[in-house]
Amino acid sequence: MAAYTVRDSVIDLMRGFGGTKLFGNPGSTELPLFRNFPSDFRYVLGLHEGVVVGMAEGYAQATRNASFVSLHSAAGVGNAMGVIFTAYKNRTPMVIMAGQQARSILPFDPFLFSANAVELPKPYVKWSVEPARAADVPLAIARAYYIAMTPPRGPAFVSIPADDWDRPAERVPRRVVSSELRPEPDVIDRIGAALDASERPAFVTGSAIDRDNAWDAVVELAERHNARVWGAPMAGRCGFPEDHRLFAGFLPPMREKIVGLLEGQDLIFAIGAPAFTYHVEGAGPHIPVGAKLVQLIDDPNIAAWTPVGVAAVSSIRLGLIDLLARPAPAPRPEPQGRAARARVKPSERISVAYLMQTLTELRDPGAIIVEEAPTARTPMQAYLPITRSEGYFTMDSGGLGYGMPAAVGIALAKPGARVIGLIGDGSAMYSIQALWSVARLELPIAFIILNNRRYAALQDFAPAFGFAEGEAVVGTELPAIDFVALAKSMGCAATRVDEPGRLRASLSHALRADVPTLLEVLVE
Ligand SMILES: Cc1ncc(C[n+]2csc(CCOP(=O)(O)OP(=O)(O)O)c2C)c(N)n1
Ligand SMILES: [Mg+2]
Repeated sequence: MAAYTVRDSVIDLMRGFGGTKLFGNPGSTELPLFRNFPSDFRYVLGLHEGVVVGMAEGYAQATRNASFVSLHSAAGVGNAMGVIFTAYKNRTPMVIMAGQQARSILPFDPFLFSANAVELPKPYVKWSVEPARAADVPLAIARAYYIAMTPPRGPAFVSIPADDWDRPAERVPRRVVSSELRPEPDVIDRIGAALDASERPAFVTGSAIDRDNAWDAVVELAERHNARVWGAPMAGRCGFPEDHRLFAGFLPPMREKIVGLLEGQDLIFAIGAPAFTYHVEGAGPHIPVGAKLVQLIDDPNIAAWTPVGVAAVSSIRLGLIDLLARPAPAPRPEPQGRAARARVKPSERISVAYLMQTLTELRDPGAIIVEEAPTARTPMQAYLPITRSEGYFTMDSGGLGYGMPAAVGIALAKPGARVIGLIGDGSAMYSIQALWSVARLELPIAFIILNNRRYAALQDFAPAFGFAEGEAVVGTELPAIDFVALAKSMGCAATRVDEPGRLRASLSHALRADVPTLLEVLVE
């Protein structure tokens, strides 16, 4: 065997990149990587590839560094694909390695090989390669890392034949590759002048703000302009404190409704957000008639399809710093804040709104909320304000099966932080094996399963797709899933609550537990 191998070189690179956690699910084609596995590394096992990529994704977001993943050749990558799609949409940096059969038997279509490994994860990776020679594997890993970390960030993919790991290789030096873009000064001047001239500006805040550590800069700019601030449709991160006097609420992913809510504003400033993410068809203008749109965005693709207005493509943080460097504008009157929500009273069954209100009263202010519970989103937005940077995570993609493992990855990255996973019953079942991983990792996550025994979002959506009022929707009832039994079978503490009178005690127990805990809440 060679003195310095592909394995040695890749391990050295990973260590240099801070990637000593390897998230994976193993197969024969990856085994050679694990021989003499270094003692400072940890292999984080997920029992389904969606769980593996979900954990690695949460870990990467919370550490702000690319995570490393090892998947099994074609079948493993296929299983992971739904969450790779989410990682791509969330702009999360990851280096995904996949096994491949040994080069010498590739001509014979061997068992488990990936016929077109490079194409398989496209179009949801930024770069995909199977190096031409074994000796090129370390260089490919380094390049995948730098590409993944370049804004807009995202996953990169390297397919590695099993026999490559023991081949000779060279050490790859670590480099500094910085690609934070500062905006074009002329365009910042145009956006700044439009802001100064506006009488009633509105900010629409998106996921890229928190991803880019720009939360404080947005708050300062909003206060300086007395702008009304809206949360962008379907944002996977929170970009503005939802209890702030300037916070006006959330925009839904529907064109006419967005225009209706923004009516009366003369300037819309989309910050780190597409303008706009739509979920259903719409017609007419994209912004109120007579208003202007300006945008600060880290993704040239999004800037390209934005239908109207001026867009600056750059780092969100650097763009905001440039706007803050301009002289302060003439003072503007305080805009109308968000309408107060009526206090929820307990009803006969536990309502989601009552659950969110109770959670707000009991949670530790530093807790991190990870949510994947489609019909709970609106009551959550009403009754569970996110008030700090890195306080909320969900997906920009809409692909279910992400939230549960992402919560595990985030908790792994933030020792000591309390992570609360708010997960729908349907969503939980796409990646329920995350409970096994969290039990092994002994992380103090509280998973709250909002069990309404159905895919409520699809039932709620049916009238918009021509269903008669009350008409049954096939494939949307999920009776008889026992989440307490599922959790216990995988080593998590678990209890169930179905009476409003017992909710507070059950929640406070789950939020204080120092072991992974699942609370199944039967909601109406
Ligand atoms: C991978 C994937 N499959 C299917 C869907 C379609 N889908 C959207 S919402 C939803 C229901 C989710 O159910 P649950 O988590 O129980 O939340 P609820 O709608 O009941 O609030 C489904 C199946 C999806 N978004 N992603
Ligand atoms: Mg449900």
